[in-house]
Amino acid sequence: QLRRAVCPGSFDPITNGHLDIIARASRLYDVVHVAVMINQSKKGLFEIDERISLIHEVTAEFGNVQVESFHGLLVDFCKERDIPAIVKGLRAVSDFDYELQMAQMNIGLSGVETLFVPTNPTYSFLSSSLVKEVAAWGGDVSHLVPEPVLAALGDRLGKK
Ligand code: COD
Repeated sequence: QLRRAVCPGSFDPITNGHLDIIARASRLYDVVHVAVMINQSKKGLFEIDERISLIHEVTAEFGNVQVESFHGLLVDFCKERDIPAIVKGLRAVSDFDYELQMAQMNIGLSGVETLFVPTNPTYSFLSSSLVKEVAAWGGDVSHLVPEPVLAALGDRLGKK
């Protein structure tokens, strides 16, 4: 049986921080599912389909990553696909409180385990929202996101 894990998030857009966690998970598991959360109440900069195709493009080289959207509970996504583990990156102590709450909720709901991977220190300050803010004001984010994301940000923010 294939060993599966999920890396969930909003990925609006995917950053080098996300990519580092997905790459590391892809070395530990046979199949890594990247689950893009659909949040009806929060419209992002990129449509769900755009986020998925960017993730697809930048994770293709790993060879064992599947990208899908989901809405509802993450544990239901896991149950439907026989995924026993959630892999999350931990950036700093500030992430810990909320991540611990979710991990404990998720194991209580369904027995799905959460594993935390320490963020590469190069990316410990990095988030999708900061990338969008800096890029919107013309700051250089080329060292923080993969090339296709940089191009997409340029297109999207240039058009506005
Ligand atoms: N370095 C390393 N890892 C990072 C970095 C970075 N710089 N930035 C983000 N990450 C990792 C973290 O593990 C983070 O959790 C994940 O990537 C996703 O980050 P975002 O910002 O794209 O996504 P979030 O935080 O909006 O995603 C939240 C979830 C979708 C995971 C969560 O809300 C969820 O599971 N929702 C589904 C509904 C549900 O089940 N709710 C009950 C939870 S108990």
